[in-house]
Amino acid sequence: MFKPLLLAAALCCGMAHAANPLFAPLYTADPAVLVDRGRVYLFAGRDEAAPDGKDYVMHEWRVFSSCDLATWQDHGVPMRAKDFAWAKGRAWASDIVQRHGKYWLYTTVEHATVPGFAIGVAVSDSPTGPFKDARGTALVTNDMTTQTDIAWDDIDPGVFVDDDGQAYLYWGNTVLKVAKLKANMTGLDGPVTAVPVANFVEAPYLHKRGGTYYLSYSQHWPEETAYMTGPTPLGPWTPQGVVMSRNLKTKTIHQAFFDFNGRSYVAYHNAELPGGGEYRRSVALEEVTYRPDGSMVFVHQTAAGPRPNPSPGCKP
Ligand code: FUB
Repeated sequence: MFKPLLLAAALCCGMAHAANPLFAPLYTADPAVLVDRGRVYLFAGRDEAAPDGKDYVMHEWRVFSSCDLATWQDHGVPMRAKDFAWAKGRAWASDIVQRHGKYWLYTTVEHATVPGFAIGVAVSDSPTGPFKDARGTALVTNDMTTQTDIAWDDIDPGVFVDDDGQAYLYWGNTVLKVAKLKANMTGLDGPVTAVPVANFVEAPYLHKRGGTYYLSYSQHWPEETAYMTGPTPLGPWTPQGVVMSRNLKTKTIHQAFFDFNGRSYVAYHNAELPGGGEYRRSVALEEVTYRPDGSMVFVHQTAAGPRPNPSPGCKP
C-alpha cells in the first residue's frame, strides 16, 4: 500500500510542489533513478548516523516514486544490505535498471568474508521490491581488482542498458572501472577495464541523449560533479568539465541524470535538511538544460527544486 509522503513545504503551505531537499524527515543519499511506465522511481540509501556521527551508518535502501516530481510516495525499504547473505552490511550507493520485465538493483555493500566492499545484484518483479539476491554471491569483490589497494575501490555501481540490449557496469572509487554485463544481468561478460580519468573519485553514472553517451562522476575532494561525452558506451571520452559544484555541508554529492516527461533532471545529495551533515545527507533534484551542441548548462542547487511535471496517465 502506498504511503503518501508529503513534504514539509507541502504540509506547511498547501503547495503541491516539493522543495529541496526531498524526503524529510529521512536523511537519504546516493540517488539512483528509474523511469518506468511514466513514473519516476528514486532509490536512495538511508543515512542513520547520529548528529555527531563520524562515519556512514547505512543499513537499507529506500524507494520513492512520483508522477510529477512534486508529490512523492514512500514505498519503504525494498532491500537491506544484510539481505545479501554474504554481506556484512553497509548499504552504500546503488543503481536500478529494468530488463527482461524485471527490475535489477546493483548495490554496494561490505563483504563478510572477502575484505573490502563489493557489488551485489538483486532482482524483483516490481520496482518497489522486495528485491532478492540474484546470484547468491557478490558480482564484484575487492580482490577482483588490483589497481589500488584501498578496500573501498569497488563501490558505486552505475548500470546502463543500451538500445541494443547490451548492459554495462561502471563502478569504482579512485579508479574508474567498466565491464559488460551478460544478458542475464547477473554476471560480468568479459574483462574489467580501468578507464583513466583525471581526478576521478567515485559515483560513475552513464546516460544517453540522442546518439551521445554521458559519463558523469564525482571528482576532487570535496566532490564536484563532472562529466565526459562519447560516441559509444565505452568512449572514447571527451571531458566536458564541471556541471555541479561541491556541497557546503558534506563532501560527497553523488548524481543521477535522467529524462522524464520531456524534461531532463539530475538527482544528487546535499546535507541541507535541518540537522544534516557529512553523514546525514539529503537527496535533492534539479532540472537540467542541454545546449544545442549537447553540452549541459551548469546546474545550480536550488531550495525550490524543479517545477511540477505531471506525467499523463500516471496515477498518483
Ligand atoms: O554513501 C556512501 C558513499 O558516499 C557512496 O557510496 C559514495 O558515492 C558517497 O556518496
